[in-house]
Amino acid sequence: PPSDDTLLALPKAELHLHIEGTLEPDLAFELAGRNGVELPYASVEELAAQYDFSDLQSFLDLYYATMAVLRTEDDFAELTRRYLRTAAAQGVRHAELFFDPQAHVARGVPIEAVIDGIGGALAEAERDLGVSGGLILCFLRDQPVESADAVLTAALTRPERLLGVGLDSAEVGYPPELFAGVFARAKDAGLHAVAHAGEEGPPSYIVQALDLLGVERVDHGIRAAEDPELMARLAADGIPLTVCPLSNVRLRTVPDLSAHPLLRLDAAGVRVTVNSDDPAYFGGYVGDNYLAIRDALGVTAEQAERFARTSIDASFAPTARKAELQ
Ligand code: ES4
Ligand code: ZN
Repeated sequence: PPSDDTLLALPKAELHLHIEGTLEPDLAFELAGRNGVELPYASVEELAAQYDFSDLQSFLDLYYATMAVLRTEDDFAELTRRYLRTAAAQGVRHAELFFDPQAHVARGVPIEAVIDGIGGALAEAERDLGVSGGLILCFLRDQPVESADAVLTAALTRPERLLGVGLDSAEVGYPPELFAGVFARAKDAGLHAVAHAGEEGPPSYIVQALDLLGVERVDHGIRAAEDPELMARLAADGIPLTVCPLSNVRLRTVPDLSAHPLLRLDAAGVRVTVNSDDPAYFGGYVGDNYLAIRDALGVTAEQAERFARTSIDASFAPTARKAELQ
């Protein structure tokens, strides 16, 4: 089997990473103190002890509550700096960061502080760490579409590091079709499109994301493994999946890692990438996900190299940058 060092050193792109999901308990308490925000937990240990989830919603409740400590441009910059440093140490050379502006604007944080904070740290990382990247604005699918429309309009005033739009938060009951209009407007503005689909939701949500949102990649997408016809379509059309193995275990989307459909999708010819989702909450960064699938699924060096190569290829990096990274 490939060594830890081999897996960590593979040049990778991280394509499924919620920057708010990189908020570690120690930074959460530091920012809470600095900003005068009260967390409902007495200590770092007590907060960390809450990280035992029964499903996606139980995680989202804690995720939205804890991000209340993020208030200023510098908070977002510090969060992003710490993530990029850790990711670079695990082989990440390009990172496309999801962010949830509706969750911040609703708390009175200006979207400019969010975008400039994350964007500033990305610019620094490009210079200091050799990590390139950009932002993917995610719409909260459990909020009204009017709210998604409003943040898109606001974000388009700062288009510099904005690569695309995505769709996240509670999935079941909020099908992609609800967001066809706002995705069409984003694409008309020249943005790429991705969406979470088939994490907890049925394979039909993956089909909707492709047909009605025109997504170029599917985030998670693991429930495609239940539908041979859909796997064949994803393979034929070269649609990459951004798979997050440790996330799926922690949110009980799969019973345990040894039952994860990653290799079945790969064997069906689907383009698979490996990512960390919300690493502060799910027990590891992207390299840790590679080590875990080696240990639980017997992923070989050849398979791991293919996943890493696919991640760079499936990224929205400029062609010249991709060539440099392969
Ligand atoms: C998320 Cl794991 C996951 N699924 C859907 N939405 C999310 N937002 C942050 N993490
Ligand atoms: Zn996600």
